[in-house]
This record gives sequence, structure tokens and C-alpha cells, in this order.
Amino acid sequence: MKLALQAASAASGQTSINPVVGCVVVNEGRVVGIGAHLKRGEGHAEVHALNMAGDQAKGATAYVTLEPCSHHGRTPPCCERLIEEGVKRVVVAATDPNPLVAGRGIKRLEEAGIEVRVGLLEEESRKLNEVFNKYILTKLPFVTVKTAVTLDGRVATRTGHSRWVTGPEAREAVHTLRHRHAAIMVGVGTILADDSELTTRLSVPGIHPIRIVVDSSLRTPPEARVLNGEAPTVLLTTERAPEERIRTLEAQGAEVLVCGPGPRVDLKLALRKLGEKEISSILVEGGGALNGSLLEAGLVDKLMLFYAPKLVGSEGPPVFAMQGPKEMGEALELTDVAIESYGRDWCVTGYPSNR
Ligand code: AOF
Ligand code: ZN
Repeated sequence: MKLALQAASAASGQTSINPVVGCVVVNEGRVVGIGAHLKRGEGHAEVHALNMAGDQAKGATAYVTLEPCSHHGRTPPCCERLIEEGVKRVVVAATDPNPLVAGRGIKRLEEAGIEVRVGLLEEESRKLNEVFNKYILTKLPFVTVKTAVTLDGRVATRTGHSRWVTGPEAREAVHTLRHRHAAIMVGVGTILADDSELTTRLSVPGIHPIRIVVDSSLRTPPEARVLNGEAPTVLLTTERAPEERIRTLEAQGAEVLVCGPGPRVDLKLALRKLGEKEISSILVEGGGALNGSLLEAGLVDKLMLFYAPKLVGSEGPPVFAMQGPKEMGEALELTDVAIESYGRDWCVTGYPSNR
């Protein structure tokens, strides 16, 4: 199952709204097939692994990180294929929350006389599919706020200077995160200050996320690098945006989504519209203002704070511009907190309790 999880995680970020799934087929102690779901619309993990196993699937055990599907989607149901191949035992990490499946795959296998065990490395599998698990039930994107921050909670110095807060290892990790997300989101302030391109730049090729700019009055310059055509760009704005400006930016290739009357972009409505466009995950690399608004509104699913061992004092802009509570007992708490090191920096990951 560990091997199946590894195979699945390698495809993280390239299956669109589909989950990542891995499958390993073992016959008499020998691995005879291994597969992963690599792209929406193409073969499921079980199909790749069974194709590799061929005749050796008969009497074998299949380890699958997600309950085999029971529905006719873009591909035929995996549980039928497992039955046809004469697989004897199926070990599943986690059930599939997709209402089209949700236990039916397991039931079907059991009805066919296959021995099924569920729950092996379940936590790991669920974590791997945290994006899918939210999107399939809500049609809302999973929102991860990522930021580089000093130990005293600042994203820049008092003059606004921020290159660089963290070191090269952490910055490389951020590009891997861009590769793994369907979209990246910033506030227009970032575009005006840095003319950011918001693409994935790694030492090996990666996938560019869709670029989203929160821009209530459409101040994004038509010549901004975010409109360079390297990846699609969506501008979230309000009814305050001048019609003519909308047309100019659309002519530059941007898609403009009007989200509410203003003065600020209705972020909740924006997420709904982005979800309708099948954007299942968003990496927010905004400044403190966007971070604070999203967090206060309870719209953040996950935080990834890259802490650099540096101090810049209280006049630097804070990582979350928000009022916050009166009493410590009301502070926003994070659950499932984990810490990893990247060079001399640390990444603290956690899930806000108000989501
Ligand atoms: C599996 N194995 O490898 C995957 C599964 O659009 P489709 O037809 O590919 O169906 C996608 C749905 O199938 C997805 O929402 C999820 O419920 C399940 N994904 N199931 O048995 C796989 N990727
Ligand atoms: Zn399937």
C-alpha cells in the first residue's frame, strides 16, 4: 500500500478534479503490476496495474489507495475489471467520497465473492486527496494559503522590501506547490509591486497553474507579465471595474469574473465561480491583506507558513492583516500541525479551525 501511495502521489497536481490513486497487484509475494491514475479521462490506477499484471492478476491481491469505482464515468467501472480478472483479495486504503461510488465499489466486490479489507493507511490516502475530498462534495476549490514570513510574523521590511524572506530550498518547494495546484491566486498589489509572472519555474519542467488576480477595480496593467499567455489568467473584479477596462484586459487574453458590487471582491462568490470552472485547488500567494480577508471569512482550508529565522520589527507588513479576537481563548487555532525544514527555514502546515 505504501508503494501504491507513492505511485499516486507522483501524479499529484496532474489529475485535474480527479483524485490521485495508486494500485499495486501482488501474486504470491511478487509485485506483478503497478499503476497510477495520471490524467483525467484516461485509465484508472487499477486498469494500468491489471494491464501490467496480465494473467498473473488471477488469484492475486490488489492494493488500491481509493475504493475502486463502480460507476460508468469516462472509463468503465474498476470493480468490474477486478472481478473479471479473477483478483482474489482487494485491500483499500480509503472509501471514495464521490456520491456516485461511496461504498458501492466495495459492496460490488464483496457480492462477487472477493475478500475486501478497508482502512489500511487510510489517513495517508485521505490526506493525499484532501483537494478531491472537498471538491467532489462541495464543488468549491480547496484553498491553501502559502506565505514566506519572518519569525516575527512579517512578510517584508518596513519599506516593503521582501526579496527574499526565505532561502532557495523553500523557494524551490513553492514552485513544486505551484505545479501541484490547479491555480495560483494573488492580490493586484503583488502584480503592481513585483510584476509577478506566477508560473512554475523548477530545474525540471512543471505544470503552470491558472493565474488568478484579485483586482476589485481592475488596476492590472494590460502589459503585466501575468498576461503573457504562458498560462490562462483570470481577473476577479467587481461592478466598480470600468467596462472599457474589462474589454482591454479581455483583449489581452484575460478572463474577467465580476464578483459582486464591491467595493471589494466577494471572495466567497469568487470561489463558487472558480469551482464552477473546475478549478479544484488554489494556492494563495497573496499579501497580508488577501491572506487576512480569506482567513477571517473562514475560506482557508490549509496554511503553509515558511518561516525564516529572521526578525524585521513591527513596522513590516503582517502576514495576516485582520483584526483578530479580543481574548486568547478566541484565537484561531490550527489542527494537524506539522513542521518540515527546508534549508535554514521551516514550513509550518496546519488547518484553520474556522473552515
Ligand atoms: C478508481 N480508480 O484511479 C480513480 C478513481 O471521470 P472518471 O470516469 O475518470 O471518474 C472519476 C471518478 O472516479 C472520480 O470522481 C472518483 O470517484 C473515481 N476515481 N476511481 O477506481 C482511479 N481515479
Ligand atoms: Zn475506476
